Amino acid sequence: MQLNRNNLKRANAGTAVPGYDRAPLQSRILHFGFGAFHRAHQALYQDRLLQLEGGGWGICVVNLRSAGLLESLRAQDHLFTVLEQGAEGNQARVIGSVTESLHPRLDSPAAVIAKLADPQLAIVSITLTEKGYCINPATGRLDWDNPDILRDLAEPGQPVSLIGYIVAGLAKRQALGLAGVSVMSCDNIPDNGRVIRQAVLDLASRRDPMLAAWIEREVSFPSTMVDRIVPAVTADTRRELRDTLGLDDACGVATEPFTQWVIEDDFVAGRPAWEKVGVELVRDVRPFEAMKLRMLNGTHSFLAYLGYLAGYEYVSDCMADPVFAQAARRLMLDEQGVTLSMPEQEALTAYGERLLARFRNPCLRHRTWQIAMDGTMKLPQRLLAPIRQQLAEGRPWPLSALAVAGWMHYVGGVDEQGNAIDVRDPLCDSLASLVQAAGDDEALVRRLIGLESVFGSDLSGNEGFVGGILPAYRRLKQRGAALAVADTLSLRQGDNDVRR
Ligand code: CS2
Repeated sequence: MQLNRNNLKRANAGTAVPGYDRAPLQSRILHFGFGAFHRAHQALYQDRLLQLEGGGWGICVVNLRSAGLLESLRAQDHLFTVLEQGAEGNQARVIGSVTESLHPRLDSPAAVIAKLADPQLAIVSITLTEKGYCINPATGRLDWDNPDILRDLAEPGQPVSLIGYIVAGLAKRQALGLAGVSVMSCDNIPDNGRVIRQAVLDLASRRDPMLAAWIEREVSFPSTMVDRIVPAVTADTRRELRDTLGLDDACGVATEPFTQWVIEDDFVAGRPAWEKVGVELVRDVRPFEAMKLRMLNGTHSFLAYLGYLAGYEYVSDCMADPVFAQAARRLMLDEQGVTLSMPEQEALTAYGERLLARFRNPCLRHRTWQIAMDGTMKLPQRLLAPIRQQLAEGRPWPLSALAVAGWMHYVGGVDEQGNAIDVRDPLCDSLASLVQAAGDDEALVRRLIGLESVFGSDLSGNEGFVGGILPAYRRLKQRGAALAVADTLSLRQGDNDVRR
C-alpha cells in the first residue's frame, strides 16, 4: 500500500505524521532540486515549524531534469518520509511541508517562470549540488563556455539552467512591477550566496543592464551552511522505509539524526521563523562554512578516494579501519582545523570528534563512490583552499596531498584490482583525455594540475605544490591505498614528534 493522504492513517504506530492542516499552505518558497538532501533537511525544518505553529509557508519543488520522482511525489499527494537512523534505532517522520511541484516537461518552462513571478513568492531556495550553478569552480564565476549558459543567452524565454530560470523569473517580476525575493543557495559551495548573486548578475547584465540594476536593488542572496549526511536512496533504503512505516514510499529518504543549518539573516520579503526549530541565523556564515567544508567535506573526500581505492564501499567501512580513522582525525585537526579562524582549539577538537562519530554510524550506507563523484567541483573548496594556506604558512600537508593524489588515481579510471571505475564528473571527458595522453607519473600529475578550472592559474606553476603531490601519487601507486595511508600517517606523526 502506497503512502498518500488517505493511507496516512495506516502508517505504523511510532511514525510522526503532519498534525497540521496542509490545505491552506501557500507556496511562498520555490525550491530547485528535490533531491535526497532537500527532503531530509529544509523540507523537514519547514515541517517541524508547521507542526509547532502553523504559519502558512509551503514549498513548491522544481526538478529541472528527471521527471519520474515528481510524478511519484504527485501520486503520493506530495507526502514523503524521512527515516532517521541512529544508535537509538529508526525514527520515521512523514513530511507535509511540500504541497506543489513543477517540472519543465511535465508542466512547462513558462509555468516555472510564472511561479518565480508569483506575487506571494518570498524565497527561492536551491540544492542542485556544485555542478548545478554552471560556474568555474576555481574562480566561482559563471562559466561562459557552459552549453546550458550559452543556450540561455540565446533563448532567455526557454531556459535550461538554474541561473537562466532565475534571471527569467526575476525579469518577469521586474516587468510586472513586483517586489524582489531572496535567493538562497543551500549547496556546499563557499560563499554560496555571493557566488549565485554574481552568476545571476553576470547573466542578467548580458540580457539587460537595467535588469541587473533592479536585481542589485531588490533581491538578496543570503549565504547558508547546511549539514546533514543523506546517502543516495537504494532498494535497501526503500525496504527499510516500508518496514518502519508500513507503507510503500517512492520518495522517502534515510539519514542520520544530526542536522545543522546556519543562515545569514538577509531576507527581503520575509521568512519562516526558522530559529524556532533550531536554525542558527547569523550575520556572516563564512566561518561556519569554512569549518564544515574543510573538516567534514574535505575529510569525506579523503575517505572517498582512498577508501574506494582500498576496496571500502561505505564511509563506515573506512572508519572501522583504525589506520583510516586515525588518518581522518589527523587530517581534520592537524591539516584542516589549523587553517580556520574559528572556533577555539577545544571546540574544534570536539567538533572533529562529533564528525568522526557521525562517519562511524554503521546504519548509514554512504558510498565512497557517491562522495567521489564530481571531484573537479569539490576539490577547490575542500582541499585546495586549505593547501594554499598551508603552503603560504609553511606547514606540512601530507594527508591533504594524499587526498589529491587519491583523486588523481581515481580519475585514472582503474582500481587497484585492475577493474574499471565508473568516474562521474562534469569534466569527465577532459579528465579521460588527460589521463590517456602518454607519459610517466610526473607528466600525468603535472597535466592534471594544469586543469585551470580546478587548480587555478597559481598551483600549476607552484613547485612546492607539485613537490607535495608527486611523491604522494607515487607512494599511492607503488604501495596501494591502504599502505600509503599508513605510511603517510607515520610521516605525519613523525613530524608531530619533531615539532613537539
Ligand atoms: C558529501 C556531502 O557527497 C559529498 O560530497 O561530502 O554530501 C556531505 O555528506 C554533506 O555535505 C554533509 O552535510
